[in-house]
Amino acid sequence: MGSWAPARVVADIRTAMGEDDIVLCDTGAVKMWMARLYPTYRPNTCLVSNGLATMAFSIPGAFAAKLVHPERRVMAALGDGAFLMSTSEIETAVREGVHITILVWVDGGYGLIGWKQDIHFGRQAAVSFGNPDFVRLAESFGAKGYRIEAAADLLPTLEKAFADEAVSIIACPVDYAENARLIERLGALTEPI
Ligand SMILES: Cc1ncc(C[n+]2csc(CCOP(=O)(O)OP(=O)(O)O)c2C)c(N)n1
Ligand SMILES: [Mg+2]
Repeated sequence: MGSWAPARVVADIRTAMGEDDIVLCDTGAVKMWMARLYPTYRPNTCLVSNGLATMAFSIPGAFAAKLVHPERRVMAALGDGAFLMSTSEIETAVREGVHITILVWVDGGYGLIGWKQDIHFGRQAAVSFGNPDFVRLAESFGAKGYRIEAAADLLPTLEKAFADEAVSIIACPVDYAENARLIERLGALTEPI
Protein backbone atom coordinates (compact mmCIF):
# COMPACT_ATOMS: atom_id res chain seq x y z
CA MET A 1 0.00 0.00 0.00
CA GLY A 2 1.27 3.48 -0.88
CA SER A 3 1.74 6.41 1.44
CA TRP A 4 1.89 10.09 0.64
CA ALA A 5 4.00 13.10 1.40
CA PRO A 6 2.49 15.24 4.17
CA ALA A 7 2.73 18.38 2.02
CA ARG A 8 0.48 16.74 -0.57
CA VAL A 9 -2.09 15.90 2.10
CA VAL A 10 -2.02 19.48 3.43
CA ALA A 11 -2.47 20.86 -0.10
CA ASP A 12 -5.50 18.63 -0.73
CA ILE A 13 -7.07 19.64 2.57
CA ARG A 14 -6.60 23.31 1.64
CA THR A 15 -8.18 22.72 -1.77
CA ALA A 16 -11.17 20.94 -0.27
CA MET A 17 -11.79 23.57 2.39
CA GLY A 18 -13.35 26.96 1.73
CA GLU A 19 -11.93 30.06 3.36
CA ASP A 20 -14.50 29.95 6.17
CA ASP A 21 -14.28 26.22 6.79
CA ILE A 22 -12.63 24.95 9.94
CA VAL A 23 -9.88 22.39 10.43
CA LEU A 24 -8.73 21.21 13.85
CA CYS A 25 -5.18 19.84 13.86
CA ASP A 26 -4.29 17.39 16.57
CA THR A 27 -0.93 17.21 18.29
CA GLY A 28 1.67 15.18 16.42
CA ALA A 29 3.73 15.43 13.27
CA VAL A 30 0.42 16.17 11.57
CA LYS A 31 0.28 19.48 13.44
CA MET A 32 3.82 20.45 12.44
CA TRP A 33 2.92 20.05 8.78
CA MET A 34 -0.43 21.77 9.05
CA ALA A 35 0.87 24.66 11.16
CA ARG A 36 3.70 25.33 8.73
CA LEU A 37 2.06 24.75 5.37
CA TYR A 38 -1.69 25.44 5.70
CA PRO A 39 -2.55 29.04 4.75
CA THR A 40 -5.55 30.60 6.49
CA TYR A 41 -7.75 33.47 5.38
CA ARG A 42 -10.10 33.97 8.34
CA PRO A 43 -9.56 33.93 12.12
CA ASN A 44 -10.24 30.65 13.93
CA THR A 45 -10.30 28.47 10.83
CA CYS A 46 -7.21 26.39 11.73
CA LEU A 47 -7.29 25.39 15.38
CA VAL A 48 -4.39 23.67 17.15
CA SER A 49 -3.90 22.46 20.70
CA ASN A 50 -0.78 24.38 21.62
CA GLY A 51 0.75 25.12 25.03
CA LEU A 52 0.51 21.75 26.76
CA ALA A 53 -0.24 20.31 23.30
CA THR A 54 -2.80 17.82 24.49
CA MET A 55 -3.46 14.99 22.06
CA ALA A 56 -6.96 13.89 21.06
CA PHE A 57 -8.66 17.28 21.19
CA SER A 58 -9.50 17.45 17.50
CA ILE A 59 -12.53 15.13 17.27
CA PRO A 60 -14.42 16.65 20.22
CA GLY A 61 -13.20 20.06 19.02
CA ALA A 62 -14.59 19.41 15.55
CA PHE A 63 -17.85 18.29 17.11
CA ALA A 64 -18.10 21.62 18.97
CA ALA A 65 -17.08 23.69 15.93
CA LYS A 66 -19.76 21.97 13.82
CA LEU A 67 -22.42 22.67 16.44
CA VAL A 68 -21.46 26.37 16.39
CA HIS A 69 -21.09 26.58 12.59
CA PRO A 70 -23.30 23.86 11.06
CA GLU A 71 -23.14 25.53 7.63
CA ARG A 72 -19.35 25.21 7.40
CA ARG A 73 -17.22 22.21 6.54
CA VAL A 74 -15.45 21.01 9.67
CA MET A 75 -12.55 18.56 9.71
CA ALA A 76 -10.43 16.94 12.37
CA ALA A 77 -6.94 16.20 11.02
CA LEU A 78 -5.17 13.85 13.39
CA GLY A 79 -2.62 11.10 13.68
CA ASP A 80 -3.52 7.46 14.16
CA GLY A 81 -2.32 7.69 17.79
CA ALA A 82 -4.60 10.59 18.66
CA PHE A 83 -7.43 8.94 16.74
CA LEU A 84 -7.14 5.76 18.77
CA MET A 85 -7.21 7.87 21.96
CA SER A 86 -10.54 9.42 21.02
CA THR A 87 -12.34 6.83 18.89
CA SER A 88 -15.35 6.73 21.22
CA GLU A 89 -16.20 10.31 20.21
CA ILE A 90 -17.41 8.88 16.89
CA GLU A 91 -20.35 7.30 18.69
CA THR A 92 -21.39 10.68 20.04
CA ALA A 93 -21.08 12.38 16.65
CA VAL A 94 -23.11 9.64 14.92
CA ARG A 95 -25.77 9.57 17.65
CA GLU A 96 -26.17 13.34 17.63
CA GLY A 97 -25.94 13.64 13.83
CA VAL A 98 -22.99 16.03 13.91
CA HIS A 99 -21.49 15.56 10.47
CA ILE A 100 -17.78 16.06 10.77
CA THR A 101 -15.01 14.67 8.59
CA ILE A 102 -12.16 12.92 10.37
CA LEU A 103 -8.94 12.59 8.38
CA VAL A 104 -6.55 10.14 10.01
CA TRP A 105 -2.89 10.48 9.06
CA VAL A 106 -1.77 6.86 9.25
CA ASP A 107 1.90 6.09 9.96
CA GLY A 108 1.55 3.22 12.42
CA GLY A 109 3.21 5.12 15.22
CA TYR A 110 3.76 8.20 17.32
CA GLY A 111 5.35 10.03 14.42
CA LEU A 112 6.34 13.21 16.25
CA ILE A 113 7.97 11.27 19.08
CA GLY A 114 9.92 9.15 16.61
CA TRP A 115 10.97 12.33 14.82
CA LYS A 116 12.26 13.81 18.07
CA GLN A 117 14.04 10.57 18.94
CA ASP A 118 15.77 10.61 15.57
CA ILE A 119 16.96 14.17 16.20
CA HIS A 120 18.20 13.55 19.75
CA PHE A 121 19.31 9.89 19.70
CA GLY A 122 19.65 8.97 16.03
CA ARG A 123 17.16 6.11 16.34
CA GLN A 124 13.57 5.34 17.33
CA ALA A 125 12.32 3.13 20.14
CA ALA A 126 8.84 2.03 21.29
CA VAL A 127 6.87 4.37 19.06
CA SER A 128 5.30 1.89 16.62
CA PHE A 129 1.89 0.27 17.00
CA GLY A 130 -0.63 -1.71 14.99
CA ASN A 131 -3.83 -0.19 13.68
CA PRO A 132 -7.37 -1.44 13.27
CA ASP A 133 -9.14 -1.64 9.93
CA PHE A 134 -10.28 1.99 9.89
CA VAL A 135 -13.07 1.41 7.35
CA ARG A 136 -14.63 -1.42 9.32
CA LEU A 137 -14.14 0.50 12.57
CA ALA A 138 -15.98 3.51 11.09
CA GLU A 139 -18.79 1.35 9.77
CA SER A 140 -19.17 -0.42 13.10
CA PHE A 141 -20.01 2.97 14.63
CA GLY A 142 -22.50 3.77 11.84
CA ALA A 143 -20.08 6.24 10.25
CA LYS A 144 -18.69 6.15 6.72
CA GLY A 145 -15.16 4.87 6.26
CA TYR A 146 -12.63 5.33 3.48
CA ARG A 147 -9.06 4.25 2.91
CA ILE A 148 -6.93 6.27 0.50
CA GLU A 149 -5.29 3.84 -1.94
CA ALA A 150 -3.87 6.37 -4.43
CA ALA A 151 -2.79 9.99 -4.11
CA ALA A 152 -5.40 11.10 -6.62
CA ASP A 153 -8.17 9.66 -4.43
CA LEU A 154 -7.74 12.00 -1.47
CA LEU A 155 -9.34 15.14 -2.87
CA PRO A 156 -12.45 13.44 -4.32
CA THR A 157 -12.84 11.44 -1.10
CA LEU A 158 -12.72 14.64 0.96
CA GLU A 159 -15.33 16.19 -1.34
CA LYS A 160 -17.55 13.14 -1.02
CA ALA A 161 -17.22 13.13 2.76
CA PHE A 162 -18.18 16.80 2.98
CA ALA A 163 -21.10 16.35 0.59
CA ASP A 164 -22.51 13.39 2.54
CA GLU A 165 -24.78 13.96 5.48
CA ALA A 166 -22.68 11.65 7.63
CA VAL A 167 -19.78 11.34 9.99
CA SER A 168 -16.86 10.26 7.79
CA ILE A 169 -13.53 8.75 8.66
CA ILE A 170 -10.81 8.81 6.01
CA ALA A 171 -7.62 6.85 6.64
CA CYS A 172 -4.74 8.35 4.67
CA PRO A 173 -1.30 6.71 4.83
CA VAL A 174 1.46 9.31 5.17
CA ASP A 175 5.19 8.98 4.60
CA TYR A 176 7.00 10.76 7.42
CA ALA A 177 10.37 10.23 5.75
CA GLU A 178 9.78 13.82 4.67
CA ASN A 179 9.88 15.07 8.28
CA ALA A 180 13.61 15.67 8.35
CA ARG A 181 13.33 17.81 5.22
CA LEU A 182 10.74 20.07 6.83
CA ILE A 183 13.13 21.19 9.55
CA GLU A 184 16.03 21.43 7.11
CA ARG A 185 13.96 23.92 5.13
CA LEU A 186 12.05 25.74 7.85
CA GLY A 187 14.15 25.50 11.02
CA ALA A 188 14.12 23.51 14.24
CA LEU A 189 11.00 22.27 15.98
CA THR A 190 10.11 23.98 19.23
CA GLU A 191 6.99 21.92 19.95
CA PRO A 192 7.02 20.57 23.52
CA ILE A 193 6.33 16.87 23.84
C1 LIG B 1 -2.47 13.36 26.01
C2 LIG B 1 -1.09 13.36 25.41
N1 LIG B 1 -0.32 12.26 25.54
C3 LIG B 1 0.93 12.24 25.03
C4 LIG B 1 1.43 13.35 24.40
C5 LIG B 1 2.85 13.34 23.84
N2 LIG B 1 2.79 13.22 22.37
C6 LIG B 1 2.89 14.32 21.57
S1 LIG B 1 2.76 13.92 19.93
C7 LIG B 1 2.61 12.28 20.30
C8 LIG B 1 2.45 11.28 19.20
C9 LIG B 1 1.35 11.60 18.23
O1 LIG B 1 1.11 10.47 17.41
P1 LIG B 1 -0.03 10.49 16.34
O2 LIG B 1 -1.30 10.99 16.92
O3 LIG B 1 -0.07 9.19 15.65
O4 LIG B 1 0.46 11.65 15.34
P2 LIG B 1 1.75 11.63 14.37
O5 LIG B 1 2.86 12.30 15.15
O6 LIG B 1 2.08 10.21 14.06
O7 LIG B 1 1.31 12.46 13.19
C10 LIG B 1 2.65 12.03 21.68
C11 LIG B 1 2.57 10.70 22.32
C12 LIG B 1 0.60 14.50 24.30
N3 LIG B 1 1.01 15.62 23.69
N4 LIG B 1 -0.67 14.47 24.80
MG1 LIG C 1 0.85 8.51 13.94
